[in-house]
Amino acid sequence: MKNPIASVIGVFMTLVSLAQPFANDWIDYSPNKTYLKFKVAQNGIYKIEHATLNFALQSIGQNLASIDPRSIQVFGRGEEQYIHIEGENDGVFNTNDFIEVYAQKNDGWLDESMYPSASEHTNPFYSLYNDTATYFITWHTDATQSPFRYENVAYTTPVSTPISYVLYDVVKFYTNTYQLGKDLGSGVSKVPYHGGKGWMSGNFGYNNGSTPNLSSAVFSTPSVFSGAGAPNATVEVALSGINIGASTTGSAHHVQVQFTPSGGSMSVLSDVLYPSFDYVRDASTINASNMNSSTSIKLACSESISLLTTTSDYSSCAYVALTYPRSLNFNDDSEFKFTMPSNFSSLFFNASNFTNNTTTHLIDLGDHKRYEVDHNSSNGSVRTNIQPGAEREM
Ligand SMILES: [Ca+2]
Repeated sequence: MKNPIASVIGVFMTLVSLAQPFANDWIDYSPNKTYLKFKVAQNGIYKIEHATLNFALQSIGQNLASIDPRSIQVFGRGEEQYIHIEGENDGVFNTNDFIEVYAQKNDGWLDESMYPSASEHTNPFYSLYNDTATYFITWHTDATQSPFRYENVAYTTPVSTPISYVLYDVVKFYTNTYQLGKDLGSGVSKVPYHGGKGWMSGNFGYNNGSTPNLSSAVFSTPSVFSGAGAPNATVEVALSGINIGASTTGSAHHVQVQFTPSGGSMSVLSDVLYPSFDYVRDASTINASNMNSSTSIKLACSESISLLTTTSDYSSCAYVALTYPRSLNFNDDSEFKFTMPSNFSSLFFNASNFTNNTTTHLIDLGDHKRYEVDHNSSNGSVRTNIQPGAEREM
């Protein structure tokens, strides 16, 4: 997701009947309890304005004027979500008031419980079933006030040096082939979900016809920060062996993780050797000073790399994830999501190239704060002091 916000995404709401037999213990089945729902297929900050909410409530015979906005709740992923409601303090949802909520599409979060552990969850970036998530709006009918509100932090004149970078994630995940996972012999695959069962790339490897290597994951990586204190970029790849390979135990497969910056030469980040039918996540690093505006990561298992020269060595990939230090240049996106490192002692946040919004806030998703900022839309700067904390998403 992105950070300083302001984007408005259309929200459709309908009445939902909650008589379904789901074991959703967050639902209050009281007869006077009503839920509205809206669907989300893209991560982002959603703004629900008075007119939208009023219309949806009127269509089910409810009256927004009789609801104290401080009692409003938004649920998603089975939990009440932190939200901001503009102008709620007067107890009236006025025409200029609105709900602001960060909502996520459906990725693999719910599937994870079916796998033995998070680290054996084949593809956490992709749902096995549906990539659309449903969020619900309701309210305490006894006017109890919800505590799930972002803490508003007023703008204060920056007092120290701006932070030099944030951490930025880019991911390529694969959904070409539903891989069956571990082979128990005679072509029978292990039934319960496990690492290697789920959506991944097609097979690649030695003796696999024209696909000895997986097509490179090419990431746009603007504004790499490689100055003093820059951490290495990290690369994580998830691989599964698709056949026996060179051995039924130990090193059966060999996949090489190769890095090429645009216009530069290839270097090997990692040699991944792993057992038959195994699922592995391999982590490697890139010195940020070797990166530029485009980063290519290739998974290779050509004849010279494979452990085999006579039989087949097939692998499949679930994802390639890259995290790199990025200067605070927003590239004029309307939203910008990043990870705030924990190791900054200065609190001055200053960003550039953020010119296309009139109202901007910095949302701390981890510590549930909503910062007012000084946003100069002519030069694109966004400034505020931020409060220190652990590494977290903003
Ligand atoms: Ca109000």
